[in-house]
Amino acid sequence: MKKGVILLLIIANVTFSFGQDSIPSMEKDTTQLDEVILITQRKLSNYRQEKTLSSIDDYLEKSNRVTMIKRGSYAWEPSLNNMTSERLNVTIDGMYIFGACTDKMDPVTSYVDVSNLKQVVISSGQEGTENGHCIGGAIDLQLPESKYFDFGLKSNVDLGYETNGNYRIAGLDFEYSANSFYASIDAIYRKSDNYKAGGDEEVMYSQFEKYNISGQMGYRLNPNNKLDANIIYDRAANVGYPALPMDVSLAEAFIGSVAHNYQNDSTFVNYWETKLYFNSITHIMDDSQRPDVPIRMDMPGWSDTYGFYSKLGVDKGKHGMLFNLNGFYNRSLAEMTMYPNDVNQPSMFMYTWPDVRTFYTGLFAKDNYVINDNEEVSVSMRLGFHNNEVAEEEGLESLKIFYPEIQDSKSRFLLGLSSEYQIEMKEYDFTVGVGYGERAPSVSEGYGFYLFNSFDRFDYIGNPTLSNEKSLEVNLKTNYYLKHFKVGLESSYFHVLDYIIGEIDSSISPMTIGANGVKIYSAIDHASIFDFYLNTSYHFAEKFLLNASLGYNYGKGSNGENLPLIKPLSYLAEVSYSTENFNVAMQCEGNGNQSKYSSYYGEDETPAYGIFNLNFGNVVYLKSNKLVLKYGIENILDTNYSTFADWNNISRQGRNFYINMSVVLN
Ligand SMILES: [Cu+2]
Repeated sequence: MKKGVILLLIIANVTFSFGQDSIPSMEKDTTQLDEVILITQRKLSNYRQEKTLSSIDDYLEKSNRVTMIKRGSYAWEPSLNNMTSERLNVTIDGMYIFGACTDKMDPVTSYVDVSNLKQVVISSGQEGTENGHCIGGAIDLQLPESKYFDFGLKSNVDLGYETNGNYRIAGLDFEYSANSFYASIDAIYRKSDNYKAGGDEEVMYSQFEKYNISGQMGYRLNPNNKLDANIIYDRAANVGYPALPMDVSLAEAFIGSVAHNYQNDSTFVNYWETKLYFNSITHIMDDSQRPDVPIRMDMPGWSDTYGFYSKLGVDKGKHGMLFNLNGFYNRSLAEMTMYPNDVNQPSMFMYTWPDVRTFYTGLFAKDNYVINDNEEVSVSMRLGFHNNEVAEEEGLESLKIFYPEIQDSKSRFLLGLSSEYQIEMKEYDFTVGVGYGERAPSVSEGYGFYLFNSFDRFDYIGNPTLSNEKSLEVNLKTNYYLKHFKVGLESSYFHVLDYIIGEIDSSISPMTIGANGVKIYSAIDHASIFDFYLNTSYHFAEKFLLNASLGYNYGKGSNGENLPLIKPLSYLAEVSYSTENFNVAMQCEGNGNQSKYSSYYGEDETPAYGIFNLNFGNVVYLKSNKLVLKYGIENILDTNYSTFADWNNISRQGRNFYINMSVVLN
């Protein structure tokens, strides 16, 4: 392990102790701007993590740069640096996986649960190209590694209850560890009724039910070679989306992988991991629960992905190198059938994603050079080949109405470059980075056919002739430490060329009844996105900690219009008291008025809000067993509010009492 390589933990200013059931990551940390969110299930977490059994979505929302876009109480869509899924690279332990919904009801993050993961690594901008191309950054949801500690059988029981929505959580898992064999199996179940917004206002169609089962098996051939197999089955049913005109009757994922891992500190190659994987998603959208709709619709979607990666680490003198060769093949298909209320009218069928096959393969290389004990510099590059093919003839013919010239296949090359410099001293640290990146249009942007967007109420048509979107970025991050006081700044600026966004085409009529018109995905010359965060913390009277952060974001297109979904001024303040077996924290968080909203892209102005939360945690030991208890109140004042990230201004949860309990049985 190189020295000077640090993980900038979100809890950077809090000493973190690894529990006995976890081990420090054995993989090399190769990036420095990453933010690592540890999934602290069954541990007493300190900073901004009020519930041990919260969803992945809740965990992600603790990051400064991440905002969750909400269409209901389930399956929130992550946005990083004010950019959403098509500009991000969201992977599960380096594996590609794509949602099967044309309306973004099923982000990748909705197909895993806290019980599946060890940690989430959030990389900003071109720092996130290890697994693929992106503009805004990457979110990698990392699975735990097999443990060869010979501890025998261990089990855990998790139970949770929340008053708002009558939300129930139950989980159970077993782990078995021998010297050269490891196996684990876990299951978690969540069910919630409609939640209530502030003022006891029931939010209709906000219920959900989901369960997730996962299994892992590891075998150690010898001290240097290990084999691993991992499967996750996730199934959500009866999921309401109050902000959308439709709900989901089924969202199902099967995720599987096998991997070989080689590790040896005394050879030229220190680390070599190769993984083969497969995942399959089924998404069934329907409006059968809604009392009156202008027309009944069925909209199923499927997404299957096959892929591999082979990752190699080399340490040579002051150089630390990482190579990652990867590839995937994805098949995305979505249909829409409309049943007119007049039974004499024929039903109408079309392909909203015309069986689009995406093939990608690329190579990532990074060199990290240690200048001296305090300074490091790194360069990285990703070069890839990307191809889209439309396999459904009928879908291709439909697109040819708008683009007569197109072929069924389109190939492109993609490039990502980044470099950064880091200095770490006793009283301060400073990192500056620059990057250039490209991305291909998403399946919806390239090939979507009459996709209704309930936000601006336009039907969207994809554009197979779009060029790559390109981004130039600079970012910096610095922290100053003064005794018990810390102040940090982080900021990035993205100059995005050929920025892809829907533009109105008044010559085409919409398909959806009541839509405002049709938008075609096109590119504006450029867009600027800027974010800035100020983080401070102050440790006083030994066990007290005060945290505060302030964020500012900005986004504008070359057409002079504000970009949509740009976060307004935001703040968070927290005071906490912690001892080894108890903690309590009071939080205040809010946003300023959304003055720079984008009426051009269908937004309205969201007023300022602020809410208060209070949470407690206890750890109790009974012989060799451990009980972790978290409980508290969210939105204490029962404020009725929505944020800029709430689709169609859907109100968030009002007051909520919760309790999470985990028992670790040894
Ligand atoms: Cu959907």
